Amino acid sequence: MSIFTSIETMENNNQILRELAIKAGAETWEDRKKNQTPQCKFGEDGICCRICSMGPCRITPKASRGICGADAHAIAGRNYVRFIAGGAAAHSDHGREIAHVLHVSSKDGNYVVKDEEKLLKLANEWGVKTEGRDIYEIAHEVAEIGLMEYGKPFGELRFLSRATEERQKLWEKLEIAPRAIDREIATIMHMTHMGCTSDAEALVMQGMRTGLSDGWGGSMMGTEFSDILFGTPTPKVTEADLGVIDKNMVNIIIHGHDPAMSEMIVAASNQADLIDYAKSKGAHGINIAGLCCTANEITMRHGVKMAGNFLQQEGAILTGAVELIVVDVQCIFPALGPLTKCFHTKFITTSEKARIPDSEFIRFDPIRALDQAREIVKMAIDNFANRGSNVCIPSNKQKAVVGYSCEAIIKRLDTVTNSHVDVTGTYRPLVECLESGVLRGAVGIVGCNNPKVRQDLSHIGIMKELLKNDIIIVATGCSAQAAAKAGLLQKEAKELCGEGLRRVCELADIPPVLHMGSCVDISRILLLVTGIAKEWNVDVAKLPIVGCAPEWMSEKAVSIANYVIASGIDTYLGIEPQVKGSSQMMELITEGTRKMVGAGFIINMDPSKLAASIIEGIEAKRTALGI
Ligand code: XCC
Ligand code: SF4
Repeated sequence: MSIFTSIETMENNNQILRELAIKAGAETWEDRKKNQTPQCKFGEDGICCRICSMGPCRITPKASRGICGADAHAIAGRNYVRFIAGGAAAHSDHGREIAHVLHVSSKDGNYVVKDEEKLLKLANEWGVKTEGRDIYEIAHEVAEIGLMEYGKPFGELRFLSRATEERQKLWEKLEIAPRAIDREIATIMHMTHMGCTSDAEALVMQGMRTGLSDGWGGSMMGTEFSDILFGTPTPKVTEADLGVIDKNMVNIIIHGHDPAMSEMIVAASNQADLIDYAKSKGAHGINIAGLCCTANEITMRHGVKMAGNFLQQEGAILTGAVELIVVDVQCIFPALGPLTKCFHTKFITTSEKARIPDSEFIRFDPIRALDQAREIVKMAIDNFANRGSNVCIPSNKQKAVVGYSCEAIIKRLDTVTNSHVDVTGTYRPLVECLESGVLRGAVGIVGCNNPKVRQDLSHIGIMKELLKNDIIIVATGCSAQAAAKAGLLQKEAKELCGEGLRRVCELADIPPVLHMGSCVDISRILLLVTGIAKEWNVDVAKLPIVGCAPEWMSEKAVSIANYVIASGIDTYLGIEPQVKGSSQMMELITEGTRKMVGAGFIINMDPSKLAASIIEGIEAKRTALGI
C-alpha cells in the first residue's frame, strides 16, 4: 500500500460502498442529496424569513420587503446570526457537560483528575486557592467557576485575559467582549425576534461577540476541562480510514463530540474479562474505532483508530462488520437509525440532546459511566454472532501521528532549541522560522465535509498546495481526519513539502500537518496563535497565519469562523455562507469585519483558487511586515 492515498483509491472505496448500499437496500447521503437537488434558492441566499407566522416571507425582485418591512439585509443577517447562536450553543454546551463531569470527579470515581498540573495552573489563573487543599476540592471549585461563566449576571468571560492586549482593547472598544456565554446566545435569539434588530451591521457585531463566547469561552473550557480529566494530548501513532475496521474483531464505533462516555468505552474495552468474553464468542478481541470529533478526542489521548470523518459515517455501517455504534452529540446522521436496521448493528444514543428514532437510549450518567460502558461493550460482543455473511471492508488505512496539543508542540520546539536553553518553553523557534521565511506561514485547516464539494478533496488539495509552498498546517475536526486518511499526518509527508518546511519537520521530528484535536480544540489554535503573537510582539491580524474551512457545513463552523475573524485571523471558506441574497451582508462578512477587527472571510468554491488566494494572502501579510 502506498504511503499516500490516491484519488483513485478514494473513488474506488466510494464505489465499493455505493455497491454495498445498493445490495443492502439502504439509502445514503448521495441518494438523498440527489432527491434534494435543486436546493431552495431562497434558503441558499438566506432571504427566506420564518421568524414570525405572518410569514414565511421571501425576498424577490417584486417583493423587496417582508410583511413587517424587513429587507433582504435584515432577513439574511438574522438567519446568519441564528446560525451562530446554534453553533455557539452546541459547542459551549459540550464544554458545560464536561464541566459537570469535572464537578463530580473523585479519587475513586469513574472520572479522576489526570492532569493535575493543568488543573493547578487553571486554578491559579482563576484565583482558586490551591495550597494545602485536596485536588478534588480544587477541581470542583474550578468546575463551578467554569459553570458560572455560562450565566453570570455581570462581567466578561475570564479567558479573554488570555488574548493579546491589542485584541482585548479592541473587543472592549467595539463592545464585542463577550459576557456570560448563555447571555450572548440569548441576545442573538432576542435581537432576531420579530420586531427587534433589522440592522445588518449590529447583527454581525453580535455574531462576533457570540462567536467569541464560544472560542474564548465554551470551547476553551471544553478543551481545558477535557485535558484535566482525560490528560493533555501527546503525540501518538494511530491509523485512519475504514480499513481500521477489523473483520476478526468485535467492532465498536464511537461517534459524536463529547468524549466523556467514549473514554469509559475505551476503558471497558481494555478490561481483561471483557476481552476474554469477546474471545469466547469467537472474536480476536475488541476493536474501537471513531468517527468525527469523538474520534479526534479519543485518538489524541489513547491513539484509538479513526474510521473516518463526517460523510463516512454511513460507510462504516455499510461494511457490515460493525457490531455497535454508540453516539453522544452533534453531527450524527438521523439516517443511522434506518441504516443500522439494514444490518445487525446496534445503535446506542447516550445524550438527551441527541435522541434519534430507531436507536436504543442509555442516558449517560457520570457516576456509573464505566458500568454503562461495560454494558454497552457487552451488548456489542453478544451481537458478534449476529453478523451477516456480507462483510466488506474497504482496505485503505493510513498511518497517522496525532496528539499535538500546544504543550506537545512547545515540547517539540524545545528539542530544536536546546542549544540556547534560555528560550525553552516558548514558540520562539516557530517565530524565527516564520520571520526568516523558512516557513512562509501557517494555516489552520478545519471543519466538516459537505456534499456541495467532493468529500475530502478540497481539504487534501489545499493542504498539498500549501505544504509545497512551505506553509505549515495545523488541523482539527473532519479536516484532520481527511488529512489522516490521505497519509498527510505521518512524518513521511515531509516529502510533499517545500525545502524549508521539510527541514523544519526533520529538525522538530513532526509531520507537516499537525493534528490538534476536535472542533472545540480550535481553542488550542487560538492559544497557539496568541502565543506566537505575544512572542513576536505583532498583532494577530498582521501575522502570516490564517484559517481555512474548505468543506464546512455546520452551525458550529459559522460560530468558529466568527471567533476566528474576531480574533484577527483571516478565514478562507470553500462553501458560501447563506447570505448571498444581501449585498450588505456579503460586504460585511468579507470587507466590513476587516475594517473592524482586521480580518474577514475570503470565499471561493474552487479549492485550487482558494489555495492560491491563501498563499497570496500570506505573502501580502509578509510584505506588510517587511519580511
Ligand atoms: Fe461535525 Fe466535529 Fe464538522 Fe466534522 S468538523 S462535521 S462539525 S465533526 Ni467540526
Ligand atoms: Fe415576514 Fe417579517 Fe415575519 Fe419575517 S418577521 S416572517 S419578514 S413578517
